[in-house]
Amino acid sequence: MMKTIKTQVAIIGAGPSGLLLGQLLHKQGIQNIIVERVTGDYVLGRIRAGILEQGFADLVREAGVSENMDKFGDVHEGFEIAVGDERIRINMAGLTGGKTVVCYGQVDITKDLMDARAEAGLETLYEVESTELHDVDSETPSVTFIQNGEPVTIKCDYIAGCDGFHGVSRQTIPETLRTEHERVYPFGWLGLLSDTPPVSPELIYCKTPRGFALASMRSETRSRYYLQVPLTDKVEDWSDDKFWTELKKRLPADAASKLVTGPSIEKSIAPLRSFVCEPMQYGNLFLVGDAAHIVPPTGAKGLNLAASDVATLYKILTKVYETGDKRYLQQYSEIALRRVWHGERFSWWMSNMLHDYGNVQVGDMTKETFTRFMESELSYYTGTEEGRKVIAQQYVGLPYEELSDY
Ligand code: FAS
Ligand code: PHB
Repeated sequence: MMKTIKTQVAIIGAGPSGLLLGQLLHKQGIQNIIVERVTGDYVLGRIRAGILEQGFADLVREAGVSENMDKFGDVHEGFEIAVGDERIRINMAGLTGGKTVVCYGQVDITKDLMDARAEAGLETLYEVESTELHDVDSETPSVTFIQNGEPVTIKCDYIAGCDGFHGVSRQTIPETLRTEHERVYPFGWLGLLSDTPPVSPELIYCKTPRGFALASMRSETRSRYYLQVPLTDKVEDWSDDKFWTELKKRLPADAASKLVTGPSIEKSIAPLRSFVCEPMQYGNLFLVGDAAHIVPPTGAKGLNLAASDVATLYKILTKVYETGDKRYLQQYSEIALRRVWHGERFSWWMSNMLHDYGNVQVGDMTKETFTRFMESELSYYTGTEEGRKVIAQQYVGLPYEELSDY
């Protein structure tokens, strides 16, 4: 017997995009249900982003879920770019009229959103299988899936595809209507999480002849480090000792002298890609976050671009249910993509400037020529106040677009 559920908005995926959208819609009295492929614990086991733009932090406050973020998150007014032992500080607050970012882990914000959803008695169906979207280009879209062996149908007005890069939503847009832009980088990031004090109170992005490294953190007692590694490396190739030894060689000398090492809590390798699917909507299906776009983490934009998609879609759906005005629905993709492409370019640009391209031919030039161009680019943008201002404005996040008045 097919179980049928009715709601206004069906959300596919209980990652940060789906949970934040669900919470914001709920605050506007818009019914929603989330279906998720894995368990909540599995979602929380993914150690990913750590930097929240000002806009994201304000959205979390608007969602009423900011108590822990405001209590435990660390406001950062600047970060550093190190070229060898030379450390250049990007004074974000000073260069953007006071804008900052919050250092607060994706796991923490996801947990806060899960707890708020449970407290509000909102439904998240975990461990669903065979999720399929139907009739998304009609006025009666639906979602079917199997839960505990039982077939279930959700009948809804709209579907938000918050199901990440490997989800089902993007594939539901007919291939003939989708344009997918992609660049795969010839290296990956080996990340390590440890209960050791951070080597510096602010993030340090390190450009060295041995490759890129990043010193980040989750708190005053928990650090997050990354090393650029070849795509052929496996995490088992990297013992903790090997990681710490290499990190010390890539940190600027005065930071390396302060490095406290310890056992890894988590260690993983992530490939780097730039990816955008256009359009980000089809009928009454709206793609959000990683379902529509991916960035290399060099600009700390992945999670933050997901948040700006959420902000746009939530405002549009609120207009629909509050005033019946559906005119903005067709603008979602165009509005979201404007900000997505700015984040894509910044992440691509930072990745090109800060990583070592080894012996990889980069487009129509040799690695040496490309490296010279990028060295000049980096020295100009870090060596001038105007250049540092460009980096600062992008890093704190460009403003979210308001719905234009007709
Ligand atoms: P997510 O992928 O987080 O969530 C999608 C959810 O949908 C998942 O829980 C998945 O299980 C579920 N799902 C998938 N298919 C489904 C189906 N058929 N049915 C039901 N549910 C389904 N960003 C940064 O800003 N900084 C970083 O340092 C950073 N590091 C990263 C490291 C790695 C290894 C990865 C993969 C990403 C990283 N990111 C980083 C980007 C990352 O944080 C994403 O931007 C963020 O998770 C996006 O959130 P969602 O759009 O919710 O997608
Ligand atoms: C992190 O802390 O995980 C982090 C911070 C900044 C980045 C990427 C990752 O650009």
